[in-house]
Amino acid sequence: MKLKKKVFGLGAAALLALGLAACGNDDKNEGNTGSDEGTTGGTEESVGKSVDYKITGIDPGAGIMEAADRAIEDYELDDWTLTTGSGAAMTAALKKAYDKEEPIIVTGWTPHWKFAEFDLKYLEDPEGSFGGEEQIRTIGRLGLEDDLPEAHAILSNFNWSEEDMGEVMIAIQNGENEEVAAQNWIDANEDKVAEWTDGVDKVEGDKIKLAYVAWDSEIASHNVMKIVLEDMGYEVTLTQVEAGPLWTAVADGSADASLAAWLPITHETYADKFDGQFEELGINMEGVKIGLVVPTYMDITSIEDLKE
Ligand code: PBE
Repeated sequence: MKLKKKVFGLGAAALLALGLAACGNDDKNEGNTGSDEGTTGGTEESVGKSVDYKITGIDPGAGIMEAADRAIEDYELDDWTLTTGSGAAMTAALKKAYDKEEPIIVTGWTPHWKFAEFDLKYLEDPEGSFGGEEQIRTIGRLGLEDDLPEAHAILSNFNWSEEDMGEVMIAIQNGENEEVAAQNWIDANEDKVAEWTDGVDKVEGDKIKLAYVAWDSEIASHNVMKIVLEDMGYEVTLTQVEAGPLWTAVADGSADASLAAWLPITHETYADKFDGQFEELGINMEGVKIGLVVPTYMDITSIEDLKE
């Protein structure tokens, strides 16, 4: 597939100016050196070249990183590298590129505030490297139901929508303290919280430990659940870890539960590895998604376009 001519890094006005300057020329020359870019011909810059053949990733343990590696294989993107960092570093790089209207390709997921902040699109994934529709599920350690039955019930009942999570995430992104953002959401959504705690008795200071990864989506959910459990009498510890240690902690019982299991694909490797060593407590969100994400000003639509 041929990429359309695109001058990255220039705003619409600059593009127009370039177009006018080039007026009268009958070819595609846009005023650069005119060097031939290999097989793409002419002066078209391949999308790979425009981003240094780099996909901006996040923390290495994230399931989306495994999926992105799979995509590099599936689409034979031999020259490409997937950089590692963190969710925060990825959004910082995205913002930097976006502000200058420069090309960038990131590992992205929904729900995430970046879609509210920037005009972004998922690249189509005809090979299915990133799976299809995902769910976020709640997982608990074995024995949780016997030891902390009230928490087990609440965690099993927990489910909310992309919009709900979005409200918390965007508030945090806008500078609100995480706990305050979670508390504000709870105050505005008492009916939803009441459904999670319906018929559950309060406890008196029982301890519970939730493990999460510092992904914006999970920061939001765990801060909400922390307050919900505290309001029911629990003493809650939130432990922030990487994805691998999170699954290990639930499997070996050093964490009681996590709301951060993205399945069936994203965390499949972890779920398989620890099969039988954790309990699935239920789906806490439907219709979530992972993939490669680019600003809409980039003139590509599919991961296949990266092969050019
Ligand atoms: N994420 C957000 C995680 C799950 C939640 C998509 C970055 C991951 O890839 O493992």
